[in-house]
Amino acid sequence: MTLISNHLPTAELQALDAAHHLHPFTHGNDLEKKGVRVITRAQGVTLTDSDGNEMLDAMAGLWCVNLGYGHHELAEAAARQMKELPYYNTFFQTTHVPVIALSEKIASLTPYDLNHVFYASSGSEANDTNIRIVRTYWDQKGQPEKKKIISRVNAYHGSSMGSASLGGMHYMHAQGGLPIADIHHIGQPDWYTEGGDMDPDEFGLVRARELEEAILHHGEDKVAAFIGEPIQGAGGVIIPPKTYWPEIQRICQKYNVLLIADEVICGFGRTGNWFGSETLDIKPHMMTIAKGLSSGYAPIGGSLVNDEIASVLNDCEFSHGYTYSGHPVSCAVALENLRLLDEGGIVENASKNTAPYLKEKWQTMVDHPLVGEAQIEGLIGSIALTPHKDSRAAFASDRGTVGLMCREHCFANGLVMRHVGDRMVISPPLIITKDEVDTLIERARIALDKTYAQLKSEDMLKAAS
Ligand code: PXG
Repeated sequence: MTLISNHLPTAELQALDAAHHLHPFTHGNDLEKKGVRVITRAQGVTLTDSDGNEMLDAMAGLWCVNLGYGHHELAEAAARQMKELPYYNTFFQTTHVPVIALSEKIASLTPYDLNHVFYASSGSEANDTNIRIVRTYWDQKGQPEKKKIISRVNAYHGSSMGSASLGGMHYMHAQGGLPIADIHHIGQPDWYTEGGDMDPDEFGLVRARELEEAILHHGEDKVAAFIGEPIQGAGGVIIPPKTYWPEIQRICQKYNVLLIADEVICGFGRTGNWFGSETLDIKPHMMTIAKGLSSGYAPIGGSLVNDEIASVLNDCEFSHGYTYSGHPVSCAVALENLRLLDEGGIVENASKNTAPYLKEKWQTMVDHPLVGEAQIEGLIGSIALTPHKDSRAAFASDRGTVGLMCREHCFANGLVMRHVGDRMVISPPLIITKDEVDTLIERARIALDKTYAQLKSEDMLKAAS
């Protein structure tokens, strides 16, 4: 059989999936035993699986479906573009209308003078591009030795060799001999887990000053750039203390280090502004974009650079590019997505109406006996699960055991909420309504109650020593 229909019975789909499909970030044998969940349809914020179960998708897919599901305007934009010009490249002195229109639209939305886009098909590719851009930039400026990039422990910047090296996930580095050369990591601004007795503002400064120490250690003439997510997403939605980013900014400026804001999750309305850099008061020289750029309807990512970097790059032939850099169909879809987010008032409404409502409800979660803190900015938030609220203690069980348990209770109760270790995270579509926010909170509370009851009955409410 070559055509796989959604209408095959679930068990058959699961067997075929297990036989032929290798999943990202998944233990294949465990999944085969359990049986993969098959998603067949989606509309608004609701997913439907192959057995007809409905779930509220509080993760917007993988932090990307900002527009929500079921916008036929994007399907029509793709179909129109496929009929007119399904593919042409942007190499060798050619271009096409969708890539021109999208670049202008992005430049109109970005803050400061971030006016130039180099396209990729994903955030990972865009971050690989960033490594090459910053090294080429300093090379062009007569400083070829200035090529080290500083990132952070528990950062996520993608899965390719370069972007996983920028990331600070040790278990990813362990598979494949990463990081690649000249990438270094400093501590993350996670006050809840690592701040000890310091107050958050003091801790924010301490962690930011690790960047200064790293620059002094390696030498100003060797450090090309610093990269960070305004709010760490895959690391657990870590919202840094308010002292952190201004200090990072000061240090980058002082030592002539390019500042790259990885906006793959924070961009396109997620934090209440168009970009996380605006919410967190960062003035980056470069940004990585993907995900919300097309709301996940088509694969596209990009590296945004400011006027000065663009003019330096334009002084040479930058030997870099992908077959699908500026793919016309992805550009047409992204353009329609941005039109709806912008002219349709979706970002504005999420920021003015939904985000304050969600924040108020989300913060009530700290009343729950399992919740040590509840953080939220715009429509991205997290709660930390703990056996002991006052000390912010971790559980005695392996990290992630309780988070996974809670996630399973969410699924069983019609809610997709992801866990990162023992933190639960949300990032719902921006079109979520206040009624749907109520449903999200109600279901999350039920999942927390069930997790609490299970921990009690299995005698797992114990803190790590
Ligand atoms: N930067 C950031 C900040 C990301 O969150 C990437 C780059 C890479 O983008 P691509 O398009 O190559 O995946 C990401 C991706 C998770 C999860 O489980 C997070 C991401 C991807 C897959 C899973 O939280 N973020």
